Amino acid sequence: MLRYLTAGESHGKGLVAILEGLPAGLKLNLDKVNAELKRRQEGFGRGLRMKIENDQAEIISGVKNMVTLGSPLALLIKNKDYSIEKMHKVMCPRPGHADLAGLLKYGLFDIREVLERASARSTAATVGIGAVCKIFLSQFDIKIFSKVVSVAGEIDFIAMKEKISQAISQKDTVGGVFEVIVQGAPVGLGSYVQPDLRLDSRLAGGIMSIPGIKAVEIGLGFGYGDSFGSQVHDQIFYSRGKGYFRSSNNAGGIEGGISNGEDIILRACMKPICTLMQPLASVNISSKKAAKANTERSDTCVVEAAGVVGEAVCAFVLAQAMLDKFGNDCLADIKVNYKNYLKRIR
Ligand code: EPS
Repeated sequence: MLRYLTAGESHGKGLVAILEGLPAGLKLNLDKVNAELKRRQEGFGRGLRMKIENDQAEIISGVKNMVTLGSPLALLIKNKDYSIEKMHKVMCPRPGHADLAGLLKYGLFDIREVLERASARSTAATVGIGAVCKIFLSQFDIKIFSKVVSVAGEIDFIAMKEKISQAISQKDTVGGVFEVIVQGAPVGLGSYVQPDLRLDSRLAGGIMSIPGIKAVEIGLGFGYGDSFGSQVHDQIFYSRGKGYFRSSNNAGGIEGGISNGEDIILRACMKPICTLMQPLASVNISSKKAAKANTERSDTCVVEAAGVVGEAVCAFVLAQAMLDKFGNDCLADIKVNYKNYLKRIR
């Protein structure tokens, strides 16, 4: 089964990701991986760290001449800002981040030791993994995109930028909503037979694993709660040319935990970044006296970047579901299985 782990602190030597379960015979393209890493660093409102780092991945195992071997693939992304041992102690937790809960959980005495791993820096490794999974999915014409739906409640691009500029001038932050769209996924990925095999639960779990995400919905999502069934369930039709098709896609491409052949559509809400340059009330964990929360270099808005990370986690889940269904070992065998499956269901 396809699985991955990441490691690395925000200001440590670098980030490492291991992707196990990729089939042998997949030709990788490092330029495509690095292009995804660059996308993650972009977006109006990104912080100064993005001017320091130029994230590039090295693939240090699992390939020969950039073709996968079926063995674990390891990625390394070095940090230019490797300064963990020199950074100041953090004693006042930021409301909204892992600071206080992490300190108490791990019995630490310096919040720096929490935030280093809790930082959204870890998503660079996630995007590296997702980029490799996208290359695998492209073998089956499955493509994944994202777009910013809203920022601080604004849906117009100019209004979004104005809200971000307002946050910058007010030393505040903003969040928003992004949408991930998967095109080309076949019917039949995931299953209703067990909760953890449902494609929707795996995708939702992946999206919720991104730092800062506070809500996720599939298709019409919360809109289902306002409607009659007759208004929202996607009616089914059939023609010799198209096979089965639907007149709408409120289900967001998933029914009963299984992909139904329509575009898979998810939306997620990224909360405003927790590090505020006008800090909120907090407590000094040593003196227990009232204090202002820690401030340090950070972002104002990361909704666009979060969408790129959303694409990556969806790419991993879809690659995992494709391998579950069509085999894991050898790309050539998987392609034969996929072709036979499409012929049967057509
Ligand atoms: C980030 C790297 C971090 C933060 C930010 C995102 O780098 P640094 O702490 O050195 O500035 O800028 O992390 C957060 C906003 C957060 O809340 O964790 C990155 O690489 O995306």
